[in-house]
Amino acid sequence: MKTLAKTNNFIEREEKYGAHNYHPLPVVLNRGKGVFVWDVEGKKYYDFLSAYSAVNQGHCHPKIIEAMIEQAQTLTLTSRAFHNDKLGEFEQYASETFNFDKLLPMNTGAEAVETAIKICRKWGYEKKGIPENEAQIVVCKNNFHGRTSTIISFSNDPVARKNFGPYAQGFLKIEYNNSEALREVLERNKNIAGFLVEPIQGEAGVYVPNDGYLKECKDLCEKHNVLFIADEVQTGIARTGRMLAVDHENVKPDILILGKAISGGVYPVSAVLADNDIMEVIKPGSHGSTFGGNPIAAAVGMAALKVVQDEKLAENAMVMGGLFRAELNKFIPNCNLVGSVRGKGLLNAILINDTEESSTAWDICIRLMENGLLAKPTHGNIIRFAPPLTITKDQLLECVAIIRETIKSMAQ
Ligand code: IF1
Repeated sequence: MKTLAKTNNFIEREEKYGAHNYHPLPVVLNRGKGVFVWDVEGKKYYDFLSAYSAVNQGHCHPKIIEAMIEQAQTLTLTSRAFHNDKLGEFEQYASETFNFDKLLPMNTGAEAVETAIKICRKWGYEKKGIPENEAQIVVCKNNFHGRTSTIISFSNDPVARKNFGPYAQGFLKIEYNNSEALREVLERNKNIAGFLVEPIQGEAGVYVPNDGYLKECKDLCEKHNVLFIADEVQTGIARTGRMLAVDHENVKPDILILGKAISGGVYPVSAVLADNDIMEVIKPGSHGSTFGGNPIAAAVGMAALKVVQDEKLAENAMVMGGLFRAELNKFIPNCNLVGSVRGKGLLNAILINDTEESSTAWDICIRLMENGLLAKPTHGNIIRFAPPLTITKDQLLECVAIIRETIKSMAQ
């Protein structure tokens, strides 16, 4: 695909000086506002990825940016060697928002997942009485929880895992969306400390489990004294039409992992929440992070959460997501290129009728880009659609038209 000179210069420089750990669409963005982003050629796009659901509040939300600028001009980082006047306020606000006793602040989603794994194991030894170094954590096949050496140790994505060994131990893998598989593994193993699960498997291709799956798993965890750990880094913060994806089943996790949109995509903020009987296993010196809980993160986190509530973004995601799937289902049955649309709230994906190895999904995303909408395939033949949750009905219908006309033009 031919790219324009200015765009090409930016891409070539990245190609020359940057590690090749991504294969981005051939577009160079230089501005974002709400549901829109612009490239260096001045072309405007609808952003249907939202930086992998980190920009739920829309690009450069004025209230979040204002909080960041205000704090950045005042106090940016103290480390946790000293207190600061923003952290406690954020911890209280977020803990009360999600109904937990305490919050442990980190920076990236993977760091929060690692933190949850450490808390779970420590609880297993000190509260459940699992023999030291024998703790197991159950995970699901086709999971995505981040890119650290421990986390990719329990991934089954060969590209994310190959040649990064030796791999961490202490993880048992079961089928996703199969509570029977969880029951069996819990009955067979006595040293299980936790069950780590995405309420919807994002990277795997927006796999929405059957209604009741999360509740069945939580009940099994309770029965076997195992911690239910929900990774809501991608599904949380109103993305699926509720504040948390587990809220659809009224399930309260024992450990909640948040990231991405907890900061509105403005600053790296992540968090692990739990009640006192679990969080108290963490003592001074047993975990930490230079930037974890810094004043900017705290100020931005509070502003970002407040925007979600003030602007009723979960409600909007629920309504707009339902409209999106309904509108796509009006033409998908008559289109040989697309198999189906699936998702919850404004986390959706379409399944392309072609092999994982084919370039069809990529080709569709290139054509969507030419038509003013940015989206990217997850695995091979699945295209994820996740716009900012501030999208209006008119904007959504315009995007449905872009998607419909683009796919129809390629199906012929
Ligand atoms: C990439 C997608 C992937 C996540 C869940 C933890 C993390 C993520 C459920 C780690 C991160 C990002 C990472 C990015 C692509 C994107 C992603 F599903 F969101 F699209 F890969 F699966 N738990 N997801 O989704 O958070 O450390 O990145 O802050 O690595 O390519 P992080």
